[in-house]
Amino acid sequence: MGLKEVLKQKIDAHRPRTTKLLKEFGNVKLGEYTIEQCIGGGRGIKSLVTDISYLDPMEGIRFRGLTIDEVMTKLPKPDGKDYPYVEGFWYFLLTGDVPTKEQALEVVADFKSRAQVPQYVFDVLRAMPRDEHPMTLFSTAILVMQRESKFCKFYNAGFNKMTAWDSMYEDATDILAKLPEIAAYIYRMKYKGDTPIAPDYSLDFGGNFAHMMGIKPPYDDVARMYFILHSDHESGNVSAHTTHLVASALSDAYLSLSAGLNGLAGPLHGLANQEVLSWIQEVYRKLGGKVPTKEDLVKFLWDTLNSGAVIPGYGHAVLRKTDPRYTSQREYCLKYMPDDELFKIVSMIYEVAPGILQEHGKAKNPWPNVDSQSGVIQWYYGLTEYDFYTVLFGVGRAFGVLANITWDRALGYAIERPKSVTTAMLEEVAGIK
Ligand code: CMX
Repeated sequence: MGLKEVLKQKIDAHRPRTTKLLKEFGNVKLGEYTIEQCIGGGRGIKSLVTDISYLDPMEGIRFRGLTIDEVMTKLPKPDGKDYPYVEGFWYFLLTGDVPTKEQALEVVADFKSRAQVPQYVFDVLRAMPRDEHPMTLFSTAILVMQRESKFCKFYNAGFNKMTAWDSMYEDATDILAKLPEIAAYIYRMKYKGDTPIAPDYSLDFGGNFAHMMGIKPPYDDVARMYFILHSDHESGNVSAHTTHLVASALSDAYLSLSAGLNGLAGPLHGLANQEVLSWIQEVYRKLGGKVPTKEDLVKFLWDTLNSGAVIPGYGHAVLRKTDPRYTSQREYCLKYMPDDELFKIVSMIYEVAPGILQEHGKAKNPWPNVDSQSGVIQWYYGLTEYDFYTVLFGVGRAFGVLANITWDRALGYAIERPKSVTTAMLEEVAGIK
């Protein structure tokens, strides 16, 4: 028997042991935590510290103590715009202080001075197959810039724990300043006949990004809103945790962020926004190219669940209510695009999906998360290539995770190394003979 066949037999024999442990002994304690927590991805285990954001299961996210609405209201905005400078938000995430407009503009100027993307990044992107997923292109672009790392040079010159945050901050800011051009370049190269648009450094982060994407205002405000909303969701989600974990080995910000983005590219995490859109398109197509009736939609949702798939954009590991990031984007839609057909379908799904998920009885949270609304806004503004959506999530997420690892370095957090046990040890704790 070949290796793969032997492995298959071992897996088939092992699976019932794990299922039994979870189903019958999930509540048995292993030290302070349960077998279910140990096997089930560490849910609820408090073992990470961050002051950048906090996620309350019922209220949702607060950035540095402020709700989404408070952030959008209090932070300085470009003249005539509805959403704050992303650069000012970076100031806020790092310090916890709401910047004045002057302070935000200092960061805008600082970003501009760091924005030039090295030519070799474009060369590498161009050498990659054009059908590569945009997240793979995006993560690679960041990884390939690792030779620029100031932290790495600092480390090689003689590491000092007390001052290590300085070069981490420099790397973080260098990377962020380049993200709009890298992301927009990937978009225009891959989807728009290889027609990149040169940056306009008179514009802020959101404005320049919209310009390089080739999408007119108010898309600049959509970009600002989107990047802020997706920035941080405390430390335990896959992208934040991965970035933190890799950085904990004293890896620099390029290595760490690239790894975190690879986690974001998973369908249960950031890729869900692309899946929501392709799924809604399927609803649209299968139900006759029009807004479906409620009955049709209910049937489609049940068909999705009965096929073993998840309803993308619904459920959450921590949240137990509608995600305020969903609500914030819904309010945008109600204000600017209330008659959009896809938005109408999203709204209808919101009416029926929570009840169906409750009846289905599996998901602990039947409410929508950030991803169930975001693609529809992008689509409305002409960004219909939905496999690009996770890149947008990634640009935003970079702000949160890079603020976190700058602080990780400042506080000298330890290398991560949780302890493992074997299945046999769990069975012993559970009293299984
Ligand atoms: N549709 C159908 N089933 C769902 C579901 C959904 N939207 N959400 C959870 N479930 C199922 C799980 O698959 C799991 O089933 P099994 O016991 O058969 O494995 C069960 O309900 C229990 O899961 P849970 O404890 O409620 O959820 P988890 O913490 O394990 O997972 C999440 C959370 C987000 C991965 C899950 O809800 C999901 O897959 N949602 C759809 C994908 C999605 O929207 N992801 C984006 C998350 C937002 C982000 O990126 O931050």
